Amino acid sequence: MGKNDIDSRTKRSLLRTMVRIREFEDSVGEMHLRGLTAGSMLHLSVGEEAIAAGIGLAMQEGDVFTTHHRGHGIFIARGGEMNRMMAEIFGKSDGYCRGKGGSMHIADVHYGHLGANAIVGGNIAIAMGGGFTQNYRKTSNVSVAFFGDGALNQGVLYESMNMAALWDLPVMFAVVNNQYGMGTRIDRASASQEFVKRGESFGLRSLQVDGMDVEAVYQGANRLFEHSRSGKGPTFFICDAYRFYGHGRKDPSPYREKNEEKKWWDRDPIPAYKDTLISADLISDADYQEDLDAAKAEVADAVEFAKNSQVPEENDLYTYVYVDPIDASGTIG
Ligand SMILES: Cc1ncc(C[n+]2csc(CCOP(=O)(O)OP(=O)(O)O)c2C)c(N)n1
Ligand SMILES: [Mg+2]
Repeated sequence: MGKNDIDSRTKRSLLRTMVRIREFEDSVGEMHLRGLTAGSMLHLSVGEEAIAAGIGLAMQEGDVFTTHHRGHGIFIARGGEMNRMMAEIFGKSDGYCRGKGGSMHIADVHYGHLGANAIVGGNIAIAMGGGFTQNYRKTSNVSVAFFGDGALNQGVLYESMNMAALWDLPVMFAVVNNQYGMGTRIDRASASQEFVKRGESFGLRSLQVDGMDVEAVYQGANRLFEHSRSGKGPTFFICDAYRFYGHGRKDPSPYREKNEEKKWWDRDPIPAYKDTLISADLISDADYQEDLDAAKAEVADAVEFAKNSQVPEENDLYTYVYVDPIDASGTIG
């Protein structure tokens, strides 16, 4: 097996991770339509599973990351527990942030998740702090900022790229390019779509791949991580995909052509990859069914868990909002 070949266990994990994300997202979308989730918006990553699984599985223990507002799938790929995610999205006290963050602010430092962020581009500078820490502590870990094409024209991205390159920080700028920022198609928002050139102009190792092809994403991420882990600095990774639902679950996307949507649905990363693995005899139909059933059961448990969890108590309103400066450092900050 060559250095860049993917072993069959990893291939099945890539498929299983995509299936788990899809099941979670379909279910949480349904719960949203039934009025069971907190907040008026819910952003689903259906169609973007290959990016979450491909980069997520190429990451290692000790790596950290931040996400944009469409980050459920990314966290699932990094070990996020569905029970606590679902409870958080329901606004319940057993959620990751005790129900105070909701879908767009899930965080758990134990899994390296430094936080989802609802400000477009806002999570990028936070991931820079993660990269600075890895560098300062001389680890071989990386920090990944996951963000959408909407952040590609935000100043914070280029300030961050410049500093990351200047200081050789092990940061990956990972673009989940789903072609739209709310109702605006990428060619109506970006003066140029030669994004690789933008990264290269700062000296970042830059790569663009088909984000519907999970193996292309996984291999690309591995190559770029190798670059950063060996001390060669930051990378820029553009993965092209599509947002199968609207901006929010209830947005019917009147600004998109139906045949454009169909063209992308026809490239759904999950059935295509399943067929590839079955035809290559790497998994059987029964293996796939087993993984699908397990994912459905995991999601059903998460929904029950979230339904049974309590809403936060009123007297908890101000707890866990600020870090206590004395507890955090041992000295008064
Ligand atoms: C700084 C800022 N400007 C505008 C918004 C409103 N807004 C929320 S999501 C979004 C579109 C983001 O598009 P993209 O980054 O491509 O992510 P996607 O929703 O496609 O995953 C906008 C404009 C915001 N949250 N933050
Ligand atoms: Mg987008």
